[in-house]
Amino acid sequence: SGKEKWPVGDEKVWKEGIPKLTTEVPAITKSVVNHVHTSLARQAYNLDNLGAYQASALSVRDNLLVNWNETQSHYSRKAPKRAYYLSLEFLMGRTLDNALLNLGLKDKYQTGIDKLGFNLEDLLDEERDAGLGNGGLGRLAACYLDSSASQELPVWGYGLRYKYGIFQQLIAPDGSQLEAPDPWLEHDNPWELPRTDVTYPIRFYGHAERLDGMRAIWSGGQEVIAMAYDTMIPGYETKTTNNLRLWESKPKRGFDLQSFNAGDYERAVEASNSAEAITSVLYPNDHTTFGKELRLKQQYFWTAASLADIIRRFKNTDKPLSEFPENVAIQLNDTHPTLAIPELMRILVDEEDVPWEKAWEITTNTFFFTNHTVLPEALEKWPVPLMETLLPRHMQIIYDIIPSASTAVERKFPGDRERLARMSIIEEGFPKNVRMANLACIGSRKVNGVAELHSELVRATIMKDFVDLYGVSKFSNVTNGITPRRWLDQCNPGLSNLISETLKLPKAEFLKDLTKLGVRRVLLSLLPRTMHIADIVMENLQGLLKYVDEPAFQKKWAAVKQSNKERLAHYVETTLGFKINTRAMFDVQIKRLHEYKRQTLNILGVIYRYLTLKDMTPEERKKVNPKVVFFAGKAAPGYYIAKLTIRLIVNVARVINQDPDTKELLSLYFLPDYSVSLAEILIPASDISQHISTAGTEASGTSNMKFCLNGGLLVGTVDGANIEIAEEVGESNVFFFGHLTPAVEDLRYQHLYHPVPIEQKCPPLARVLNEVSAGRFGDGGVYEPLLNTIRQTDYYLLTEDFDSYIQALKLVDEAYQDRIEWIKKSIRTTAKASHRFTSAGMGKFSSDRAIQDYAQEYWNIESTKVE
Ligand code: B1H
Repeated sequence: SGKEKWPVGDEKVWKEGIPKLTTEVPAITKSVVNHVHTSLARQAYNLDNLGAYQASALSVRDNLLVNWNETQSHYSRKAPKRAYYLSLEFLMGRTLDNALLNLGLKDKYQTGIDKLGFNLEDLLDEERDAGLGNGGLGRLAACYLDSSASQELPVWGYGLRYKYGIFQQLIAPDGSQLEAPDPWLEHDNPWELPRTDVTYPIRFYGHAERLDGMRAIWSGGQEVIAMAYDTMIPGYETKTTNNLRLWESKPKRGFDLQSFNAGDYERAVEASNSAEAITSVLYPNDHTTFGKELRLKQQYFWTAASLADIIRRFKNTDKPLSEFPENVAIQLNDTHPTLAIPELMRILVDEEDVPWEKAWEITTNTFFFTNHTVLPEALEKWPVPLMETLLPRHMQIIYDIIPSASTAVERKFPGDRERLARMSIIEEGFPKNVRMANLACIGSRKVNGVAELHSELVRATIMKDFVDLYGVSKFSNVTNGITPRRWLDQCNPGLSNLISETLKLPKAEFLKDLTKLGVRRVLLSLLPRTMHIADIVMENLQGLLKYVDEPAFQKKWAAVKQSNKERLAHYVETTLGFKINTRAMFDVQIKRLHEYKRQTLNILGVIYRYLTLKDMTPEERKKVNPKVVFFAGKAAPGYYIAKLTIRLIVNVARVINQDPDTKELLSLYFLPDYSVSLAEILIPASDISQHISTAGTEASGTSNMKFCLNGGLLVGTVDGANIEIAEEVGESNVFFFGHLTPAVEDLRYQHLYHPVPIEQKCPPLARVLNEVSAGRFGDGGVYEPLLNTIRQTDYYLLTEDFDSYIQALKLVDEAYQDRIEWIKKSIRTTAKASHRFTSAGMGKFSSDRAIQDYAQEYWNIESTKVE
């Protein structure tokens, strides 16, 4: 575009100074030592693992920056259409290992660091997780950034740089959860680039004065500064290195000078503190809205800064604003960034003088909205009085959007006032509320859910009226995905090496295209549909399935799983001091604690198993397969029932693990402080994992995909992505149980209006609850509120699913008895065992596929190669 200018001076001198990649061992060690001396001001004799990690990270960062700079100037020059992923959460985990693998420099750095007298694996462990997210929604955003860069797509992420990420979880002596802050920035963060030159003023409060027509002037109130921090997002085996831009809030001027001069120091720092508070902490409640003013401030601060930045970048292309949607696509990750819609309207109408109708056309062609849950308590609403105070101009704009939206409804459904009330952006009541999902839907080009069933539920429930109005084509599905780089190669190098050796396929081939683990989809799609010869062709195709029956391969496969189990056991022993039987079946449930995810069903099932073992004779017990059950996950600090579930798990563990009758056959661990890094140890070690939400409640789930990719089988309900996973890997590799979604509503109605006592409905469960009440696992009274949720309304239908759950676990036990058959199931799960030979197997669940869907069907952006 000719926008790139050289400063006065000698262009050649400049070009000669531009750094290049450091890829050979001597240059790598030199760069690490250089950072020890200059960046850290330390030397060999006083360098510990942390220092060595920091110097190595800075050296890797230099490499990332070479690619990052080239990528960004490539984008400026080519000015392709770009997409922006707006997410309040990016659950990145650690960076160093991922950066080394994506750069293809892990071996070289390993050798170099070895020469310097350190061990790379130890250094990797020094890094703190970037825990800027609660769970699946935030981790999905992180996987999508990895896939965008790996596929050379011009995509940036925008989020907040929280000073404190997701809280650290501790377990108190009585077994309950304690929360401590997560000071992840305590030591310098080598992965971020502070951009003191990229700042925007952000206004709050004040008043909006209408001008002629639709315009207004918003003035007064408070201003704070948004400052950018950039994080490099390297693609796998490509130069493309994208950007994640996180905003920090700062006071406009150090502090209030007037008060300072008047000697009122406290008042002077108050304003500065309140500005800094905006990005101080990640809200730890997933799936509930609390209506806190500071959270709304976070949302506006972040969307306003991001939009200002996006528009400034767009203006650099010298294109007219009318072409904005042809150059920019913005994905709204849930309703959290919905204020971007009225904010873009405000900028266009008030600041850029674009007529209202035109501005609305631009806006509704720019945004795309992803819904992640249909749980009613998660649907965001903001009180109108709060909005009017904090964002007076945006509230006006929302009121101005309503008439044309209502007219459309009125025209299609004349006189249907109830429909109109349901669809309105404003919910009537005291106070009135702004319904963010309605605003996000009305202001976006497309709306999507995150798995087939969930998208169907979105269309049938929360968005039903909008489907009637706009037609169904606005509402579609993009099934979630995971990045195979982190969730296969990085967390399970043993397995990715084995696959590579066996298939005689360089890792890069399948890490860039996961469908290669299974059947080559491309080849098959060339064949006529009706073919029986497809079977013959399959024979000749590469893929792991070919090796399923080879004993030598089975042995290697089992050995990889075994060593991953030992790695986990080692972690538990060194952190918690427990010794674990690694010959036992490892059964894992790791996710946020929530009633709908039913960790309670799992722990009650464990108690049932314990009681059953106790009832057996020693002879009978000899036939039982030993099992170790792992739980991990955080509960929102204010979620009483979820916290009580943790307490129950911990205290059941204390009793069971010490019972000499059973401890060899059943043990149970709650691993504190679940994180991305802990998931990377747990997932490859799992034989079976649990995904047991009440049907229709888990939008997708993404750990289910991670377990399968690593050869772990699932026990699960017919919910979320479990369904699509079973379609790909074959139903014989997923242990399904429980009622189906259409039954759930009726069952709840029955519970409410025709309750049957639990003793009658489900005697085994009644027995379990009574044992807990009676104090078998410590003070029974403590758990009454939790047990009563089941005895009374049982909203999540544990009494309905308990029997079939126990039955499914029995099938798991039986299947595990035949170890060879189990290993084959494991191989097939990774490879895909579908009889549907046109399917892509686990390749479907690569975030590369998901991002391609977004790029093609939503954003209309293309890959662009950085030369
Ligand atoms: C998911 C959330 C979520 N759905 C509100 N909704 C939050 C809602 O802080 N908040 O206000 C935070 C998170 N998270 C999860 O998204 C779904 O439960 C999973 O099923 C899904 O796999 C994941 C990614 O789509």
